[in-house]
Amino acid sequence: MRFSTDHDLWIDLSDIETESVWMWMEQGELTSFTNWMPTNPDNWGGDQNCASFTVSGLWDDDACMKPKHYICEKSRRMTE
Ligand SMILES: [Ca+2]
Ligand SMILES: [Ca+2]
Repeated sequence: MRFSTDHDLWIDLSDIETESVWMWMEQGELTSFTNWMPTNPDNWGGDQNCASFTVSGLWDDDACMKPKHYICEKSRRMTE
């Protein structure tokens, strides 16, 4: 599936608990799949602890207080 956006979007991934240990809110520690932009995550300015899905389709760590749209996970409702 291909997804694109004209805004950077927050995803539920952060290293706010322990620097450089990236955790999904629901699933726990980030495992094999990553999609970071080159040179990221870079913790630029010492205050980038939340991951966003950028317009390029790649992830960037950014300051959590920045207002951005976000993506939520929703259960798929089965109909019969
Ligand atoms: Ca960080
Ligand atoms: Ca960054």
